[in-house]
Amino acid sequence: MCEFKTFDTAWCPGCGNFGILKALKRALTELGKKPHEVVISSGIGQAAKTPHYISVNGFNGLHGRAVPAGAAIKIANKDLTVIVESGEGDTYGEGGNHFIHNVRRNVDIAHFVHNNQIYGLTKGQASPTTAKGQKTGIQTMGVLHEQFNPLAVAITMGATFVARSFSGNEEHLVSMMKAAIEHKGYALLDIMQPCITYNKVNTFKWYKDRVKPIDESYSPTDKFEAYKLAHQWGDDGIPIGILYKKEEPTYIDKIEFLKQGEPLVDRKLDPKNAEKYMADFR
Ligand SMILES: Cc1ncc(C[n+]2csc(CCOP(=O)(O)OP(=O)(O)O)c2C)c(N)n1
Ligand code: SF4
Repeated sequence: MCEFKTFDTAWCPGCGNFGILKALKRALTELGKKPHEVVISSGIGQAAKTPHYISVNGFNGLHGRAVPAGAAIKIANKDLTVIVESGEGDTYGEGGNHFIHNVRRNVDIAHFVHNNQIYGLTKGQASPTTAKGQKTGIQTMGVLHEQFNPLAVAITMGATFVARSFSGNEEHLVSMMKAAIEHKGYALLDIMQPCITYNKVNTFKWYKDRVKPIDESYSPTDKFEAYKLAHQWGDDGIPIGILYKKEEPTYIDKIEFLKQGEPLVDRKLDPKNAEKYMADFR
């Protein structure tokens, strides 16, 4: 039988990435996916190494470019399950523009952001989600700038699925990953993840003491309620779960040529179809 395998990694023992990789393998297995049906697109960073460590198709591109590559893969081959896995630096810093505009386009990809609130691979510089005032090896006087709020930005831009989870709560993380993969449209799942080597503030215990599942009675349909939850942070508790969800046509649904027929990669190319356009240049 064809199964998902995971491999030895170069991550530090105890890194939160292990919980995410394990949950990913479980989520894909429980959804009945096969390795050849899945593609992971990533950029650069510790989180972005994920496709190297699991037996699915993978694309490892430039820093910040995991989303456009993932979107292009989905548009060209609509039958594939496309997942983007990248750090919060890669996603909200270097790739911030792509993040915002993919929300608007609603390309059907699940985006798992490993948010360790630090640049792990390059040894601990502040990332967009490092808290204001937090000291790092580079920001020795403390971070000067406001913390980026990815969930509030996604909700504001009209994202159709916005959720948060924690790498130390496997059951919760698996259920959020499954919901994000099954959602039709762009699904943002921001995952709290300790970097035990470079972030000595947001430790496993720091997250564990603060994350709290959103009340079961909460219905993720009201943008303004979702926006309030997106602003709960730190000692006030960090809500985990689906903050907001709605059904909207995806990028492919909005373009008849893509929606109807076979995936683009399977279509036969016939140069004669271009003749009428070439005539314009004669
Ligand atoms: C355009 C560009 N800028 C900067 C770098 C250097 N760089 C490589 S990884 C990285 C940080 C990665 O941090 P994050 O995305 O949060 O992932 P993590 O390593 O924490 O998982 C940086 C700044 C680069 N490779 N390319
Ligand atoms: S440096 Fe941090 S993010 Fe990178 S592998 Fe080690 S613990 Fe994980």
